[in-house]
Amino acid sequence: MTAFEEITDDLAAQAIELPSWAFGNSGTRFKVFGTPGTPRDPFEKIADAAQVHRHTGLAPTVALHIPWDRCDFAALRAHAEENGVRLGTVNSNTFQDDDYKFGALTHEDPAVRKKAIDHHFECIDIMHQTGSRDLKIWLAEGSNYPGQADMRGRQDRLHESLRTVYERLGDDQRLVLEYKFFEPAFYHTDVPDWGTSYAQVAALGDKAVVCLDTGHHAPGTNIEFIVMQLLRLGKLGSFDFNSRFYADDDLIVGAADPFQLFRILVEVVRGGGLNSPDVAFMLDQCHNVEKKIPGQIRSVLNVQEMTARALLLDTGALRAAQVAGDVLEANAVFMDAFQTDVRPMLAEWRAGRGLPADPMRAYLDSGYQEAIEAERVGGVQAGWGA
Ligand code: LRH
Ligand code: MN
Ligand code: MN
Repeated sequence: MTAFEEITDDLAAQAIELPSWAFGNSGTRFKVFGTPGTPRDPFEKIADAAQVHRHTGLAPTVALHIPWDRCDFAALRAHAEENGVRLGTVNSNTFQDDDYKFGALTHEDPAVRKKAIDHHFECIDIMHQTGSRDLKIWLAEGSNYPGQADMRGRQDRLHESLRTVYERLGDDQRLVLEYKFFEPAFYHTDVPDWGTSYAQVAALGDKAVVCLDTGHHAPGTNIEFIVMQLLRLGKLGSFDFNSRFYADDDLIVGAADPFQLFRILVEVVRGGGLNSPDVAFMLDQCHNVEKKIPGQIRSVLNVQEMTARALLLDTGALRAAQVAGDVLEANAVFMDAFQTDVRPMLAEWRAGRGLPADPMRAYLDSGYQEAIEAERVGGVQAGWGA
């Protein structure tokens, strides 16, 4: 097995972007539970995100969602920097407007398409103010019934709309297209899979790449194969990490299937995607019943722990076993890395870098949670969509 000392440079360089919406209230269509201390505006979301970075050293940037985080962006940027973090990816939103009932970038009506394109232009303007590189687009578009929509025409209109948005990007900006196999549309979705996302971004150019949300696949999908292929094609732009038991659960990354997270990270390392400027690591999660800041701390630690295990994989021994056709040895080498408990090593290493050995404990002892619960009473709590 690779020695822990050999992987610490990679661990030190790791950065995971937090989603601003993880700090707001969210839920299911049945109920949104309010959580004491929930931020009332984007500034409080950034302050909470900064706590995650403060205790873990892992989360230097925060992604925004427009319009949920619309505010004075110059002030928000300054506020982030004062809190020791930066603003990151800007996520567009074309899924909460009545005009988009039958599509946005794919809509039959050019006026609706223009409205959706203009929204993306606004996002690009915001990116110039926030210093963000990536515009992430997830589209809720599709249909519920066979015959309802002309799938081919929608694909063509999607290309035209994306091209118009792409042409507006600055030199150092990227368009990142996320896919999702279903929901809210249940029969067909316009960008359902990595192949469609790849086909669309490949037709745009080098500044367009794919976002892989780990929760957006059918059960049983070999996600690490997709990771491998997109890295191989130079088109894996970012991850939205989370975990799922059933659909788009948005649960804590690594909670449902730690082994899958390990397998994904092995392919990331194998494909040169770890700590690469080309591949953004982001979380896309909601904390419906657990406290949000500790939920995010747990999440980034899960990614760090599984990254360490992936880095510990003895790739030399693995390769030798693969070449020799030694199936069981290859699998044993792989499993040895997965089964390694890296937590004591990481705790000691953190302490040596001036970070808390146990970031979760440090946060719970800091008094921050009690302070926000006492202070943020009254006012409207920010929610998923507000
Ligand atoms: C869609 C999605 C997408 C959105 C976020 C709130 O399910 O993953 O990334 O922007 O959730
Ligand atoms: Mn996502
Ligand atoms: Mn999702």
